[in-house]
Amino acid sequence: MAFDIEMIKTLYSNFANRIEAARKVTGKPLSLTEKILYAHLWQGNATVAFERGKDYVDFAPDRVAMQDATAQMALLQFMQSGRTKVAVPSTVHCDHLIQAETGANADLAKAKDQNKEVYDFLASVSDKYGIGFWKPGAGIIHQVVLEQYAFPGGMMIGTDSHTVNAGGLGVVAIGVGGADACDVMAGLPWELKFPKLIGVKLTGKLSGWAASKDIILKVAGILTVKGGTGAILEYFGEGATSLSCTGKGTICNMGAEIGATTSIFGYDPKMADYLKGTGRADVAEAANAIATHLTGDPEVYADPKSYFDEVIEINLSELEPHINGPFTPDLAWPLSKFADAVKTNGWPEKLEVGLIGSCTNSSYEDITRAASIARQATAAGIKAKSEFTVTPGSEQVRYTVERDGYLGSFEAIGGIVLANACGPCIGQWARHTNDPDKKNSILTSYNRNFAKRNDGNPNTHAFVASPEITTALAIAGSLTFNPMTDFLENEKGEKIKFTEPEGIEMPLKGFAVEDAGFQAPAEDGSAVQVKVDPDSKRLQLLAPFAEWEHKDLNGLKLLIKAKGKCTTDHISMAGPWLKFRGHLDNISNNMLIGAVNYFNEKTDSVKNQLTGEYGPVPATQRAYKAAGVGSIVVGDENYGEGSSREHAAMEPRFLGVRAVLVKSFARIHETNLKKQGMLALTFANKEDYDKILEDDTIDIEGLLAFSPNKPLQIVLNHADGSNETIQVNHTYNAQQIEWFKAGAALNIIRKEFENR
Ligand code: MIC
Ligand code: SF4
Repeated sequence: MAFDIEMIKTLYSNFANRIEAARKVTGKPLSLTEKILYAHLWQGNATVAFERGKDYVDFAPDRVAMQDATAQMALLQFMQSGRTKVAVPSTVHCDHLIQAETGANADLAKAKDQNKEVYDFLASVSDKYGIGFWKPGAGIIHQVVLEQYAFPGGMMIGTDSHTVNAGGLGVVAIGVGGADACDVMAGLPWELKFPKLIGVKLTGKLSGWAASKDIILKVAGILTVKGGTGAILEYFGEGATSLSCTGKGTICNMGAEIGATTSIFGYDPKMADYLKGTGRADVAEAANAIATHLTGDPEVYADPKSYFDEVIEINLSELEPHINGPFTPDLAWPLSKFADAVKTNGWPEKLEVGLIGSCTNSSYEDITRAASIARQATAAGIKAKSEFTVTPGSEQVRYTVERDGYLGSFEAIGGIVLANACGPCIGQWARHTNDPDKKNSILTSYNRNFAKRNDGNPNTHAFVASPEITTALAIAGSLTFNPMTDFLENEKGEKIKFTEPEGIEMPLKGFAVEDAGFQAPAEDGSAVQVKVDPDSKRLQLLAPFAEWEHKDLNGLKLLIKAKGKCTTDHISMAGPWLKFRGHLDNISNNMLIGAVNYFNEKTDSVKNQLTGEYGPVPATQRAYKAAGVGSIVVGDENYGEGSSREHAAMEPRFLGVRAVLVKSFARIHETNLKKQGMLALTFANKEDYDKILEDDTIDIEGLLAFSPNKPLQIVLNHADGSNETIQVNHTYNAQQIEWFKAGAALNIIRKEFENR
């Protein structure tokens, strides 16, 4: 199935040499992360040692994966590159556009109808350019990648922040914007700042209610949503090898929530089992032959402090289940403290909905463990008090767990099985409620829980936990229920206490599937037509952005000074807006509508400096654009955290914002801004954020001498006639400065092609 064992073998045959070369230049034993990175250098063997957190390095990833919501923009860009076929194996996965409403079959049928234009576009572009196409219903990108494509020692990029999930199978898998994917598909190197390395040593062994999910929930509490920025987390130790491969995937998946570039585990027998179980015994065999290269050197793990930039140690034998939230994934509560936290903070105690599954937690093991709890309830004659939904990660998992009777166990307690898709996780959820603003609580086994994410309601308190904890609490219908200590009562008045969940890592009868939902591309796609209706509301061909005008940017208006958390969901909301992901003009109408205006504490209400009136952010920016006035967006810490969606960078670019100035950026978003020809700047002095006033007109100076490591100046012209100059930093290297000058990275690729 478009799976190239020969490519893997070729890569593996070069591994030893490449790692030896890296050891020579670094003069040190190597972590697994370094081995894989050095083995994927763009021009072959290492000739210099790279400085972590500093040097930009060109890599040659083995593979690209795109999900439907981001693939549209990635492929619209690729179509402009002038190439006839993708240069590396690539796939598209239709998972984000299916809305959860009544259940799998009906929801899927409706999605196919409503999104027909987009699915047809993606299918035909894939066919034309040699890209594997996973149809709607086939599953969630990261689960499908883990089952089909991930292999130990590989390097892949994907247009989704949870691409990192594949680290569970030993891949350096990194989430990127579509423009990055476009480069790699066009046969160009992929650039990344050589990451810092955080070692996570796992000792002991999980038991009872504690699951892999709890490891990452705990790590998120330690590192916070910013703590992984610029770093790769490498897990090792006896605790690491004791975890199932899919459990490792869960941990790596949620590394996105701490801003980590990616996370990884070394190759071990659990990975070999998973490869064999998913029909890839040949990959396991090839990996076994070079197993020592597919894990860190023993010296590194014996003395991690000397090799990693930071080391965290967690004893799995002592780990408690965790519940994180609300509103941020790093607010970590050990289960024993959670009920008190709910009461003290006045969070709604009633649990309205429990949702399990998603790309984070829908493995066979997850489903069987959660089902073991559901079965206990059924045996005691208890149904779930909360609404309860299950989203399988792939058709292969769904088919297998249905065959083995597990889906039935959820239905028996009143659960609904949703389509193999993102659904409520990305706000594709027609939630059954008569009050859309109601203060309420939900608990998911997903990964993100930013305000409004799941159902658009700012008052929904979303918490994140393992599937088994989510199931237990959904049965109890209460957030304050602790399944380890508390009792439930059935209709006969009998008191019931759950016994510990039990699961099976891999199906005893093996995985099975009737139609996995894959469509291979045409051998020669030159005759395939890609149609985009010029009147379409959902797809729009891209026009190139204008180049820089070779002068400083003067007279910019402050569009918004965003206060506090400003994730990509605040900048370009998903949910109802997902349908416009292929139409830049239409989706731009959601630009920054979720960001809080510092000056009036409101969302989607900013002052139009030309009229003095307050209005929605997109309309205000369109007014500036119409008047030919540039603008600037100011933000707080970790601006752009969360998703890889480049719409959060393309919308401001398209509407005429020239710069984004913040205290700090999330990695993917910063790169996305650079790629689209924007200025991504940070305050040299974070307190200068306070100097930005609502009526400021702003000049950016120093652009004629724009060069790496050289700060720029910003002049704040206040309304009272005074002005002050502040210094701002940037991380542009020479190449990235060229992107800015050209108006976007894609303009350079296009020109190179035209000049050929
Ligand atoms: C998400 O989990 O936020 C998404 C939706 O999968 C995004 C991608 C997108 O916005 O399309 C991500 O994580 O990158
Ligand atoms: Fe889909 Fe949610 Fe996973 Fe993103 S995090 S890929 S929306 S299931």
